[in-house]
Amino acid sequence: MHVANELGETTSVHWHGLEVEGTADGGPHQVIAAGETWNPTFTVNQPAATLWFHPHVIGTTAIQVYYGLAGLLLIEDENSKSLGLPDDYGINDIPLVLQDRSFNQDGSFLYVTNMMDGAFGDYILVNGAIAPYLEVGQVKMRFRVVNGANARNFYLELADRSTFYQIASDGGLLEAPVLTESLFISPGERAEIIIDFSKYKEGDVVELISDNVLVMTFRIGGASEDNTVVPERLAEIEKLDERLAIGTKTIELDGMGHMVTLNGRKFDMHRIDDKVTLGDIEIWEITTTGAMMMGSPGHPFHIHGTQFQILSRDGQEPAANEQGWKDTVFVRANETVRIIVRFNYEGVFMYHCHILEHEEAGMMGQLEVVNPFVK
Ligand SMILES: [Cu+2]
Repeated sequence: MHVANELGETTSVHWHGLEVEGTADGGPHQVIAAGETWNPTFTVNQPAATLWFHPHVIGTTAIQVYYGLAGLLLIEDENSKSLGLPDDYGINDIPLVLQDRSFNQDGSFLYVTNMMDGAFGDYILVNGAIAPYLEVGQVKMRFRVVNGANARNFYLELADRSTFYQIASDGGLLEAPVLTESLFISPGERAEIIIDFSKYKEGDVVELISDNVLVMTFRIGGASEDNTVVPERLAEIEKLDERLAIGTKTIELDGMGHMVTLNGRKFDMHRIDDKVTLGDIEIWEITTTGAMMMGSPGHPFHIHGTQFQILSRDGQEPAANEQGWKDTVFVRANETVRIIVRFNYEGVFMYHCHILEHEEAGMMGQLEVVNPFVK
């Protein structure tokens, strides 16, 4: 990759969800000075998935993302291409990057960090447009939904309460499609969904909403040919075995606004919080304390350089759409989420809350994955 920084200020580009060595991750240790080019090399070796990239530089991540620095990275593989899913990019396979923004009088972005809990915009944007529409045939459409907002959760539904399928989570296809009426997605998370428009008539209008706010509109066109399918089986997912875990780590996410901590302290670039041996499997128990007054409903917790699996939420088996590969998990207030994770790449990696203002205020730690056979 050749990442040329023409911004006039320091940045970095983190490949969110990509499993690569720490030096290629694009975190705060891989800053790109103004005018410089960063040339990481890596081999993509993970299942088909919808990933994204965004800056991850100390102090300006949140504002750089807000001003537009984010993009998508789509992985395909033999399996994903052989299933018969809608996969014609821009035709029946469409990314929906969800963000929220406020605006100045002249239409430029207005970045305001609400002291309470991050930057919330007055308008929801889909791929940079406010309440856009898409003309669709009477066919199945696949949408790659990315929550690219700084702090806002989305709770997506079709206004007529029709069901749709979720087929993938952060790290790739689920084992089987999950039929649902709603999709909760927190900052950093991705989900692929399939909406079947074949039951609608030409001229119908279908609204996608979040908490009863219009996100976008689908305008139904004429009948079209549809050779795509939603197969009963999508992928084989290797279940990480709890008995192979070498230990359990506790992660405590605390506070709100600027008063956030991770395990009682704030991020320090010069402190490695955890060391892990390459190939080790660990269980992480992530908890959040209660929100004070108008506090946040929870924290989206992200680990770099790997994909994990959710073992339980407050002791309960995770919902079917949370049983695939994940790199970001929303931990609700007063909830304990247990995940199992394996570290397959060497180097220094971040783990943090993906509310960007929390990350920036120090709700982040770093772990070093060490290869015992080197030196
Ligand atoms: Cu947070």
